[in-house]
Amino acid sequence: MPPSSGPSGTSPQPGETEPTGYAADAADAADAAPPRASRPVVAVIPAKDEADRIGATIDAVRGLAVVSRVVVVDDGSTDSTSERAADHGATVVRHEVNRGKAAAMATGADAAVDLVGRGRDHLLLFVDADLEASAAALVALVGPVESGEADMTIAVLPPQRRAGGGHGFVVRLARGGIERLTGWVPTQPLSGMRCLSRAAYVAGQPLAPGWGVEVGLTVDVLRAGLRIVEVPCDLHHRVTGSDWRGQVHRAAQYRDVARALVRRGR
Ligand SMILES: Nc1nc2c(ncn2[C@@H]2O[C@H](COP(=O)(O)OP(=O)(O)O)[C@@H](O)[C@H]2O)c(=O)[nH]1
Ligand SMILES: [Mg+2]
Repeated sequence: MPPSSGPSGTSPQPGETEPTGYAADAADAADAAPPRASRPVVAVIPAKDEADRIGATIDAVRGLAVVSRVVVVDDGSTDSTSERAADHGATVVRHEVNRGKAAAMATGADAAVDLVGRGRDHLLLFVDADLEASAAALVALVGPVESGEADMTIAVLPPQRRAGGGHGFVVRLARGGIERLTGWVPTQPLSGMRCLSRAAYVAGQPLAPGWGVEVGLTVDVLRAGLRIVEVPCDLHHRVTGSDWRGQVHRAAQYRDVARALVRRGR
C-alpha cells in the first residue's frame, strides 16, 4: 500500500472547479458505507472531437456486465461526437463551450448521481474516449474497488503500437511531484483510466483543472488516507504525435500538471 499523509485542504483554489452537490451529498453516503456488492458502476467518458472513435469505445464499455450506465460528456466538440455517442446508447451531456477534461469529468460525475439516484452509493469508471475496443480491458479496474481492496484503481498501459512524440518530461514532472507530495511513485501518473469509490471522488474535490486532474486526484486520494492500486490493462489509444498539435497538447498538459502540484504544496 502506498504511504499517505494527513487530509488535504478542500477549500477551492482560484481556477479550480467548485465542489458540486455531489460532494455534499456523497459525504453522508461515504460514512454510511452500504454493502459493496450492490454498488452500480457508472462509466464516464470525457470526449472532445472523438466522433471517429467514441462509438467503438462505448460499445466496449457497454459490453461489460459490471457497468450499469455510460455517460459521455461532449466537451464542446465541433464534430458529431454527441450524435455518435447517443447512437451507441450512451447518456450524453454536452458542454456548448470547451471547458477542459476536469470539468467534463465533474459534469459526468454529477450526471452519474442523477442516473443512479441521489444518495445511492456507486463507483465511477473514468474512460478516455479514444480506447475503442480495447476499453473492454477496463473491467480489471473495477474488482479491487468493488471488494474494498482499493479506493481508486489506475490502469497501467502496455507499450503502445505506435511510438509517441515523447511527452516524457510531463510524465517525469507528474511522477516526481507526486512522489515529493506523498512518497508514492506512480508507474503512469497521467493515466486517465481510473475506477473510484465515491469516497475517493469526494476526496478529490475540487478537481484540479484541465489536464492536472489525474495528478490532483492521486495526491488528494492518498492524502485522505485512501488506497490506490495500479492495474495493468491491455489498453490502446491514439498516441499523441510530435506535430504541432502534439506539442500544444503537451505544453497544456505540462502547465496544468504544474499548477495542480503547486496548489498542493509542491
Ligand atoms: N473534456 C475534454 N476532454 C478532452 C479534451 N481534449 C481531449 N479530451 C479527451 O480526453 C481524453 C484524453 O485525450 P487524448 O487526446 O487522448 O490525450 P492523451 O491520451 O494524453 O494523448 C480523450 O477521451 C479525449 O477525448 C478537452 O478539451 N476536453
Ligand atoms: Mg489518448
